[in-house]
Amino acid sequence: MKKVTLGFAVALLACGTTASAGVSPELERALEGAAVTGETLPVILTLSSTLEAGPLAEMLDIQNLPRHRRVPELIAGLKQRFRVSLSSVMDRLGSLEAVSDLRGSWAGLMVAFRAPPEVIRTLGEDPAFDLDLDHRLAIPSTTPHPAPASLPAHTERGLSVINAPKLWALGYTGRGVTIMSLDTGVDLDHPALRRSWRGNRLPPWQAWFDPVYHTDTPRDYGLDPLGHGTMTMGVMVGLDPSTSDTIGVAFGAEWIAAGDSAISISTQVASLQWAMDPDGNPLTLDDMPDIVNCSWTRGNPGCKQTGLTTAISMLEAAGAAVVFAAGNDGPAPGSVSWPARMNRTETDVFAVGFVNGHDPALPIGEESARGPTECVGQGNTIKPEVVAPGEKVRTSWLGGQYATVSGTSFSAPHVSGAIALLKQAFPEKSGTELKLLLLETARDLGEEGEDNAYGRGIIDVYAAYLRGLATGVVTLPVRAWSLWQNYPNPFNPVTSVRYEVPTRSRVRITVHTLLGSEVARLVDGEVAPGIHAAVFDGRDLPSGVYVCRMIAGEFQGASKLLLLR
Ligand SMILES: [Ca+2]
Ligand SMILES: [Ca+2]
Ligand SMILES: [Ca+2]
Repeated sequence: MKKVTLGFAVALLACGTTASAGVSPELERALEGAAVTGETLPVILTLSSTLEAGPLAEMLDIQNLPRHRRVPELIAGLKQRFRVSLSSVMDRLGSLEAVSDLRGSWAGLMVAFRAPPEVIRTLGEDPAFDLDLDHRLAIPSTTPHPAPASLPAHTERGLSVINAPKLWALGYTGRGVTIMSLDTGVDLDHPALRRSWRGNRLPPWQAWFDPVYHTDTPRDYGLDPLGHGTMTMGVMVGLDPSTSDTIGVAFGAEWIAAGDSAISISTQVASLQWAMDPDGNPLTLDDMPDIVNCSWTRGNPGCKQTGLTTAISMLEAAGAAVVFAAGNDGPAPGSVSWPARMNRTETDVFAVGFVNGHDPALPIGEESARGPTECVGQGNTIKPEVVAPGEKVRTSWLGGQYATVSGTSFSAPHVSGAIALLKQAFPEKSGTELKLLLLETARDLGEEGEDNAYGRGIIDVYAAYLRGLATGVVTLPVRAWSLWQNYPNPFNPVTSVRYEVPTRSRVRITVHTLLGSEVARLVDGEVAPGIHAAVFDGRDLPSGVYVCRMIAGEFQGASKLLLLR
């Protein structure tokens, strides 16, 4: 096993040598500081030819393999490349006592570790490697304000602004689609979220990834701002079935999540790698999320190609749609954060700005980050790509609460949710294709044409759906019959009962005593497809348990109501 010659590096330091080519300027500054204090530094090492990963993905795209063959090949190809190019340096680092916290990632084609300055400098001498600090990333700043706990039958304003209810009316709610959030975690106990966690019906480890503490079930580590991941998830999938209080774009979708308490480049790459194969079997694809929402940034400008941008592109090549918050560093030109400012293609990285959805003019948020980007790629230099509602968005919060919040952290999940609705309608389309549908049908705002505040404009998921109809095979929604638990329960004297019908049907909903005599008839007649509410007023009845029955064609459902006075 090769040993790194530490003495050589120390000698160079003593001579006051200039930085080596493969060491980033920021790492160089940190090294100068560490040389004085003697501390170890968290570092990521990538191949200086990491850009090769791009052609690898493109090659697999051009081959136009069906996804069930492309994904296993992509994963096998990345693992192979990692073995060939990085396993020997892993071995070298593993043999050094001064090196700790050593982790390799095939999805990012990188190695992360902590080491003293002399080890880092020696590696920096090797022209095969680029070295950088394992930076901490940032959650865009925002302040949550407590919001009403329950708004029965409410639909949050921003969902209507992007035309989500028009897709719901057609039966598209995201059913059968998996959304992943890379964030601070999720409060699993929130009534708007707990029902749709994928880990409820699959092994939890395939539905929750904790890159730092390796916990088994979802939790939210978000401290600043409080409960960030619970808030972003609510905008994507949130719906409280007991009240039909709807805060999420794709409330029929299932969610999985990575809960990152460190939010560093290496931990986010670990989460992106997990997202490519949550069940650890590259031959299965159902476990992979269709959409990955990233409401975090690194404010520092630059166009750095690292393991993180590699992993994003690989996930996209595997068919997922990766969506990024543009950041809240506006309104200065060029304020879109990294990696949202990257520009490999028109849709990678896909940056989302925010508008005020409560104002019919949809003005751009003051803090919404602005383009252009100086990062060179196939995409044009205009940023962001699109905008979505992000001003005073009411969403789920910690401890079963709700909050209103603002910023691109909450506009990005509107886009992620919209993609979930489209994915249900067009399951054969890739994440990239679905993002293009939204891009091409966005409604222009601000100055005429694509611009550096609004990008292509506000997304319109219904217009995107119509565009998709013209270019793809649509899958008709499979809808369910449901009678949900009433809300509130217990109640005094009024409660509301939610139910769903898949096709125009004759529906009868009645309330009975435990002995079977009918005390109220809530619905009796033709009902349009969709989710509906019926109100039961028990003011003339004694306290006790009542049974609510729904009969519609073949379907029969029942629930218990508790009147307490
Ligand atoms: Ca798999
Ligand atoms: Ca662009
Ligand atoms: Ca415009």
